Amino acid sequence: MKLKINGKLQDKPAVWWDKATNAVQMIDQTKLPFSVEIYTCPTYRETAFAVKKMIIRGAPSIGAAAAYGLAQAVHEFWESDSFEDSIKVAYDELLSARPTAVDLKNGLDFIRSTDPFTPENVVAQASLFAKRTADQGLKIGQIGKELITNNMNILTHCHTGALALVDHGSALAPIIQAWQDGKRFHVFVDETRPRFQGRITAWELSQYGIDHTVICDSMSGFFMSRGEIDLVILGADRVTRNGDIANKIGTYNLAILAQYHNIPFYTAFPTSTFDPSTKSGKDIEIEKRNDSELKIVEGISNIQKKSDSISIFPDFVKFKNPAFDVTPNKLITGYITPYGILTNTQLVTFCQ
Ligand code: RUB
Repeated sequence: MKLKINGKLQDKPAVWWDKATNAVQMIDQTKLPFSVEIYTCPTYRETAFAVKKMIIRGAPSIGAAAAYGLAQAVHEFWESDSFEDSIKVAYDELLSARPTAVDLKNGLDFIRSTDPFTPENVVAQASLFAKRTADQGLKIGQIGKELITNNMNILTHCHTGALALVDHGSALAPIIQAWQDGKRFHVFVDETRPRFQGRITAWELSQYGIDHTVICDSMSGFFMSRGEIDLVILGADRVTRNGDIANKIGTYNLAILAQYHNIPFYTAFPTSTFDPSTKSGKDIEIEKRNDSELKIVEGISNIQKKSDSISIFPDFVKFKNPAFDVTPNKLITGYITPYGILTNTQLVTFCQ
C-alpha cells in the first residue's frame, strides 16, 4: 500500500525483509493512526516480541512476520553446532507469540519445508509466503466486491486491511475495490475495544476517501434494529474444518445480531487462515491478553499533542481479556476466499 513515511510517499507491505541487515521491518501499527513509522527487528527475538506486543497484527501479517523471523534464526545459527536445537527454540518462541491465529504456524511450517534448506532459500521462501498472502488479498477483493452494491451500509469489525494481510487486506479488500470501481456506500467501523483496531480501519478507509463512521462495539444492535446495516464483512484468525471461525472478540455477538436481523454475515480470509487439522471452534486456543489493555487507554494528549496513556479504572478492579471468540458455522452466510465465495458445505468439501 502507499504510505507517507517521513514525508515521502512509499509503496510498502505490512512486513518485509531488509537485505542489507537481515532485519525484519514492519509498519508499527501501535503508532497508527497518528504517525506512520517503520519498526526494525534485528533478530528473531525482536520479531517474536513485535508479534506479541501487536506492533504487527492481523492473522496473515503475523504469519508472514513469523516466517521472516524463522529465516532470521536460520541466518543467526547457520554456523552453530547446535543449529537444529536453536531453530527449534526459535520456532517455538515465534509460534507461542500469539496462539489463536493459525497463520503463525502455517508461516513457520512453510519455512521448515524449504528445500534445500539454506539461509538464502529460507529468505526467498518467507518472501514467497508474504507475496502469496498479499496476492490472495487482491483476489479476495476481486471476488468479494460483487457482494457490495450502491447505497449499502456495511459493518466491519477489528482491522482487516492491507496492514493485517501483508497488503490489500481481507475483509477490507472487497470494500476498497468496490469503491475504486465507482460504487458508493457507507461503512460502519466498530472501534473494537480494547485495542481499538477500528482506528486503523478508519485511517485506512480515509486513505481511499471511503465514506465511514466509527461506532463503539455495543452500538451495532441499535443500527441493525433500525434497518441501517445491510451487510457485515469481517476477517478470521482461524477457520476450522467444520467452518467455525475464531475472530476478534465481539464477532460472535455480531453474528447473533446479524442472524436475528436477517443481515448477511461474511468472513474473508486467505488460505493461511484455514486450519483443516482442527475439527471445530471448541478446539481453538483463545489468547488471553494483559489486563492493562482494558485499564489503560492510549492516545494523543489534547493539551501537549504528544502520545499519552491514562488509567481509566482504579487499581483494585479485576478484568478478563480474551482477545478472540468463536463464531459457529451456522451463523455464517458465506466465506470469501481467493477461490470464491463458499457456502459452508463447499468450504468443508474444500478442506478435505
Ligand atoms: C486481528 C483480527 C482480524 C483478523 C483478520 O486480531 O481479529 O479480524 O486477523 O484476519 P488482532 P484476516 O488485531 O488481535 O491481531 O485478514 O485473515 O481476515
